Amino acid sequence: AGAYDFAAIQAKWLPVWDESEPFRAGLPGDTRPRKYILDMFPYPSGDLHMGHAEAFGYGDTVARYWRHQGFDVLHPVGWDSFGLPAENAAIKRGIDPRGWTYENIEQQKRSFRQYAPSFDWSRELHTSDPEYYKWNQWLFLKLYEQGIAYRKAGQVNWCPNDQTVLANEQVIDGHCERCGAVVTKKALTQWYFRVTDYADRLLDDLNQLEGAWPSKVLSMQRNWIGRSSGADVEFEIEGREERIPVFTTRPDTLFGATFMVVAPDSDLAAELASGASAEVRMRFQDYVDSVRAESDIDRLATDRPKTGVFLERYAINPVNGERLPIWAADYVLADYGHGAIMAVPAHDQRDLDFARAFDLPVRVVVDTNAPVTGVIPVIPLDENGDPYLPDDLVTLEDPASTGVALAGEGRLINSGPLDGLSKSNAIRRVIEILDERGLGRSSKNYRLRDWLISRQRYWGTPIPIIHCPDCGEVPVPEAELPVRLPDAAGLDLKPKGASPLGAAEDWVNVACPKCGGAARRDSDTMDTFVDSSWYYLRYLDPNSDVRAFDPAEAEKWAPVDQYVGGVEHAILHLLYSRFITKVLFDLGYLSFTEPFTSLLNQGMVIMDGTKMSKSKGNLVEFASELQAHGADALRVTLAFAGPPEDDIDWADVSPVGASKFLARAWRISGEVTSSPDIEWKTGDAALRRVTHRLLSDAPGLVEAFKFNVVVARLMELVNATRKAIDSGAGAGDAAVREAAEVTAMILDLFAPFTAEDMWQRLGYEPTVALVPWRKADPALLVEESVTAVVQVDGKVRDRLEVSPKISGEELEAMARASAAVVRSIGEREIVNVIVRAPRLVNIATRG
Ligand code: ANZ
Ligand code: ZN
Repeated sequence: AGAYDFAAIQAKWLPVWDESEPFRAGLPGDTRPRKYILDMFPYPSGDLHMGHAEAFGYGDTVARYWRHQGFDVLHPVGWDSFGLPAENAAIKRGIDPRGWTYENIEQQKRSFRQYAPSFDWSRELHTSDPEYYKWNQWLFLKLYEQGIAYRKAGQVNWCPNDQTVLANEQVIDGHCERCGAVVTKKALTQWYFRVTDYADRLLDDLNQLEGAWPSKVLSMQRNWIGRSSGADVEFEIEGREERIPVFTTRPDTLFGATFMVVAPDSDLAAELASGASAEVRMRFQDYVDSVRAESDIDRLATDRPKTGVFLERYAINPVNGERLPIWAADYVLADYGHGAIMAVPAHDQRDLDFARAFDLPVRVVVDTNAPVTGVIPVIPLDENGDPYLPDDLVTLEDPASTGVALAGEGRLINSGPLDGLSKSNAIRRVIEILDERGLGRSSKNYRLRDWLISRQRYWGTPIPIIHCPDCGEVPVPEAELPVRLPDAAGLDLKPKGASPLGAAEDWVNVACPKCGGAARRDSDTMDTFVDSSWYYLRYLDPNSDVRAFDPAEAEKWAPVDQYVGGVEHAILHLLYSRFITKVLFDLGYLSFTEPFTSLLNQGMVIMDGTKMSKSKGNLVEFASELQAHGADALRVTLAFAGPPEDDIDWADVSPVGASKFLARAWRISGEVTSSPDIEWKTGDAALRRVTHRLLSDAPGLVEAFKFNVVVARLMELVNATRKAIDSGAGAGDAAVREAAEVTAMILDLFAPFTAEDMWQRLGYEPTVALVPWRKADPALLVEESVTAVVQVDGKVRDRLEVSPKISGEELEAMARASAAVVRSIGEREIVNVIVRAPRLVNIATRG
């Protein structure tokens, strides 16, 4: 038998599994119910790292668990293999991004094989294969037909380092998500997907995921969509034909508006400024130039000094006719709401800061000291029928002098017809008033912007559009897909603000599909989030060259039952997948609207309390850990480290300890002397109880992602088995065999190689991964019982088997219900009952 040798065990079983392919899903004739378990696919930027080991370890535990529960489990893998890192690496080394990418994929595949997640390898995909990206192009054309993909000119986020546009989502605190450079703005015509049309559904459908997705992710999605409700209020502008709408969440404060602010970088500001004096026009122009260099985050920050230019124009407040000076100031953004606001300095901090900086009036219109809940006092009316407000109601500090805006709830004052109303009633009332006069209406606004998908880079999916001088935008006919990427050889991939594809003359110059005239291909490529927005569907029918995915297969497998991946994808990737899923639903390809039924975010693997990195010198390399401890010990270590959502500090864990545990379990399988057909029932009852309690508890624990508890319970079982062998029942006892078999079956969730080897040593054929979950014997789950004696007038009348934890009340009730007791009491009256749980009940009678 020898010693436990993980390397030998791995080398022994890998070829066996390669041969038998036990994890192929959806084979013809398979009638098992189905589960779809998916890990976020890796980006091939090098070898796998510890984060992959963790996430794929957890995902595999879930996949293996459902297989033991009798499900046909689909657990595929592929590569998210387009994108900037490959292109940047290629530029740095003067090589082809394709070669770099596919070499890394091969490396990651080799590591995956050693790590042995139970993948169905027949479904492997790479998004950079034309067989895949052809369907990105198909998807684009579907969206184009629907008007969901469209082109528009606008100010876009621009990374001056990567020389490419970035989606809002890729700008983190004003910096490029990829390279950290400060993001600037640039005017470009770009392709967008109309995700804002889906804002309400993307928000409302999150309710379906409550409890099944981490609440943190749900709130990140909600904040990203950022729906706010309020009103559009229209203001007349002196000397201008059309009124200007503003969006406000506080229309109740309309009587407190004392000035108006427009975004300096908006068309409106430019128009208003054009009528001003020469001096103001110049100041305004300088101001716009400085504002364009600022990030939105900075502009919205509350703690910056306020700057702005008075445009020498006035708006008219629609409810009281007051003249409001119009300013341009950077704290108002051009692309939110209408790019203009009514400023209410008494109740909005930024407006107050601005008013104090430029000496503008401040008027309190909400008494934030007035009661807003509980019994609301009836407001007496004065002789004009207006609410009469006692002086003592207004005990407010003046924001103009304190510098603190009164943002809280309260009751309206100084607001004519709104006086005395609570905030929500005042909002309702003022909207009614505005509505009647056609000067406003209730409205909603979203932080979400349309998804900018054009990238001026090489290593991505070409956009399947041809620009013809006569016909305009012409979609590439579906039969001509894929539009293949031209060879990188001979192209200068260095970022220069225009796509490198534009210089591939043979590729870019084509005949217009409509008129046959000379035309040019769109030379941008798609954001790689397009690739990952629907890849979960491609796995269902990965080799089809006639369709992106098979709706019938989607009906069978999708949505994904369990999705596993990092919280860094909490916003972008998940939002886009949810969006595309809804679009495909609307097009009739899918019958569901949410792609991922349940989501698990694993924590990070850190070292000594900090993130690992090469530069810090605290990097734990997956490859060397795998080499040193083997796949099983690594996986057990990650599972045992704590709840999967928590970060794992590699300094606190012990792969050596995990190895010792595996060796202990494995040795037992070699010591069992009984044969597989032995009767379980004859075995040692104490050990059997430990085994069956684990069989009974593990499903709930796994389904709640308490993998660490399952591992701890397996350790307990292995210890109990050891004790039974050494100092109790002996290696030939049926309970020892039973415990060893159950250990192997459950260990398969975490240590598939060791489990398979144990299974063989116990006398079975592979593969333990397909063994149905053993049913726990309910008789072995009840706790040990004690005997309670029931006396009637001092004579023992019954003995009851009860739990040692039974309550006095319960025991008394059982005693009174006993047939023997009832018979012996007969017609007599009970005068006293003494209960000493769990051992004794004494009933005294009379008559
Ligand atoms: C008057 C007012 C009074 C406001 C008050 C707030 C408090 P959210 O919740 O983020 O949607 N706003 C509107 N458009 C803006 C823009 N383009 N740039 C900067 N700020 C803008 O915020 C909506 C509020 O933000 C609006 O309600 C408006 O200020 C401001 F006591 O209007 B409010
Ligand atoms: Zn044409």
